[in-house]
Amino acid sequence: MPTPRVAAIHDLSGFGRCSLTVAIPILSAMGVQCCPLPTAFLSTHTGGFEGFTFLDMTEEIPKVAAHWKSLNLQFQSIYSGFLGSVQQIGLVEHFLQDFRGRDTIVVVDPVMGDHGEIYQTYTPAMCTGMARLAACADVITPNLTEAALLLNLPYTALQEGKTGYCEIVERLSMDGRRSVVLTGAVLSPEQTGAMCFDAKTGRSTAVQTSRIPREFHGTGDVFASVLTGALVQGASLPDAAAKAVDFVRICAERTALENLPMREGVDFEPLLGTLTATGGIR
Ligand code: PXL
Repeated sequence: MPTPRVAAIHDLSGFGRCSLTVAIPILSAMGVQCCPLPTAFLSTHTGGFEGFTFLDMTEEIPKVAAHWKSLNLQFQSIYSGFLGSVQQIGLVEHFLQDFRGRDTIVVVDPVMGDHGEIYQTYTPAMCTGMARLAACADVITPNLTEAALLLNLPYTALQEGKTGYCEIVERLSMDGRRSVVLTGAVLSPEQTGAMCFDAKTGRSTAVQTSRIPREFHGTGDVFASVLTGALVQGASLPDAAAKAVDFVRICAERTALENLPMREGVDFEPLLGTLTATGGIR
C-alpha cells in the first residue's frame, strides 16, 4: 500500500507546540506523509505569549496550490486548522475544489477560540467564513467554544451532559451530512473526551477517558492530528476518536507530572512511539 498523503493547512508557530509542529510529527509517526501548506508563520502561538511575530502567508497559498496541481498531486486527506486571514477561507475552499477526490477525507478543525473566548487574531468575518468552510468538510472537530460559534449560540447556552452533547453534535452534523467530533466533552468530574456523530452510521458515541485536571495549549491540534492520521489509515470515526482521546490523555499525564507551563503545550515527542507501534503500519 502506498503511504497515505495529507495536505495540512495550518500555521507554523516556532515555539509552543501547536498546529504544524504537532501535525507533522504525529502524522509521520502514524505512517502518513504530511505535506504542510502554512497559513502564517509566527514566533509563538497567540495563547499566553505577548509580542509574537505574525507573517501572513495568504499570497503563497494559491502559488503552492498551482504548483501542486501542476505535479498532479493527490491527497487522501485535506486537513485544515488555524487560518491567517479572511481571504484564506476562500483559498481553502478553492483548494478543496481542486484537490478533493472521490475518497478524500476533508477534516476541518474550525480553530477559532477556546474557553468561551475568540483567539486574538480572529475577526468576526473569519468566524463566519470558518462556518462556511466547515460546511464543506467530511469531519469537523470543534471544541465547545467553536461549536457555539458554528451554531450561532452564546457559549453559555450550550447544554452539557450526554444529552446536551448529543444534541450539539447532531445539530452540527447538518442533517447527518457531515461527521462531528466535539472535543472537551466532560461527562463526569473524573472523565473527559469527545462526543462523536458518525455520518456513515448516523450514530452518536461518547468516547471518554480519565481526566487530568490541568489545561495545556495545543491539545485540540494533537487530538485532530491523531484523528486525521487514524482516519486515513482506515479507522472508523469512533475508533479514531478513541485513539486521539487516549493519546491526548497520556500526553497530558506526562506534562502534568513534569509541571511544564500551559503555554508550552504537551510534551508529546517522547510518546510518539506509542502511535507508531499501534497505528503506523497497515
Ligand atoms: O491551537 C490552536 C492555535 C493554532 N495556532 C495558533 C494559535 C492557536 C491558539 O491559540 O494561536 C497560532
